[in-house]
Formats: sequence, C-alpha cells, structure tokens
Amino acid sequence: MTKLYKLVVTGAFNAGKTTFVKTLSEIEPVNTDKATHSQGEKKIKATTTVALDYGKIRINHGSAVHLFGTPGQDRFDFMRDILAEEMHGFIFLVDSTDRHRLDQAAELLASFKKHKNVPYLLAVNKADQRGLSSDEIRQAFKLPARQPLVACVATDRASARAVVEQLISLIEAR
Ligand SMILES: Nc1nc2c(ncn2[C@@H]2O[C@H](COP(=O)(O)OP(=O)(O)O)[C@@H](O)[C@H]2O)c(=O)[nH]1
Ligand SMILES: [Mg+2]
Repeated sequence: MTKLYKLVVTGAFNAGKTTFVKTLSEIEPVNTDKATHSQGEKKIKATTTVALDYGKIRINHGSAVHLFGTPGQDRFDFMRDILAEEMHGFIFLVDSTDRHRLDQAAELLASFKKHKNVPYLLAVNKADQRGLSSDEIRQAFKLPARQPLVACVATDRASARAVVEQLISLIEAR
C-alpha cells in the first residue's frame, strides 16, 4: 500500500535544513531564503529561510514523503508551529561543527518536541567536516539511550535519504 508522510526538517540557524531538503527533493524544491540583515547572521551566510523549504521524494515503491524545512531563528517560531501540524515525524539537524550553538539547539529540540508526540531522529550534520562526536552531542542534548542519533551529510543525497528512510522505519514501527 502506498502512503503519504509529512516530515519536518528542523534545527538551529545554519544547521543545513534547506540544503537537506534541496539535496533530496525529486521535484524543484520550494525555497524562501531572503538576504540576512543582522551582522551576526551576515557573517555566517548571505541568506536565511524566512518561511519554509518544501520538497518531495518517493520511497518504498511509491509512498510519498513531503519534506517541510523550517526557519532556524526564534523570531520565526510561528512558522515552526504551523509546519509541525499533522506531521508524522521530524528530523532535527545539528551542526556538528558549531559547538557554540549547541545549547540553543538543545532548547529548540525541547520546545519542538512539545508540538506532537511523534518519532524523531537527531541527525548530526556536516559529518564530512571535523566536528563534535556523536557522544558529545548525545551528552549536550541529554538524549535518552533509546533515542536514535545518526550521522548525516546533507549535501549527499544517499546520506540524506538514509536519514529519511530510518525515520520512516521508526514511524512504521510505532
Ligand atoms: N560541509 C558541509 N556543509 C553543509 C552540509 N549541510 C549544509 N552545509 C552548509 O551549511 C550552510 C548552511 O546550510 P543551510 O541549508 O542554509 O542551513 P539552514 O539554515 O539550516 O537552512 C551552507 O553553507 C551549506 O552549504 C554538510 O553536510 N556538510
Ligand atoms: Mg534554511
């Protein structure tokens, strides 16, 4: 039987959410990046997602996975609330090269989890770079031992796809 899944891709500013959706999508992805204005953000990247990213992939012989990427900053938290509605699960991307944003990311995960009790996967992104280990991230997020965590390279389609497939397996196992 083919199914339809709504997955949300969230995480802090610059974690790789837009890249993840863009790398995977089999249709032209929807992108709502606009120029960054604050000095802090401008130093890191030229644009930022102000509403959503959208992309779609097929898995398991025809089931459709609709991917919705969120903005990362707190000023867009209303968009996260909207995108979380009716989700079947979510991927929380953590930038493994950005130790300074870990606490903020952990807070964001705690608040995003409150939307809906659904399976999620913590994806340790930018695994192609030298960065924090999975154990360090597990500790920083105080993850329960049973909570899965996977390494991810959002610029690599096979890697991003494996994250989605693992999350779908968790959803199906519920
Ligand atoms: N090396 C590396 N860079 C990545 C990866 N994923 C994203 N990036 C880069 O990280 C930056 C932020 O990505 P973006 O998708 O805009 O992050 P967002 O703010 O979470 O949407 C961009 O320069 C991306 O090219 C990855 O897996 N490896
Ligand atoms: Mg983005």
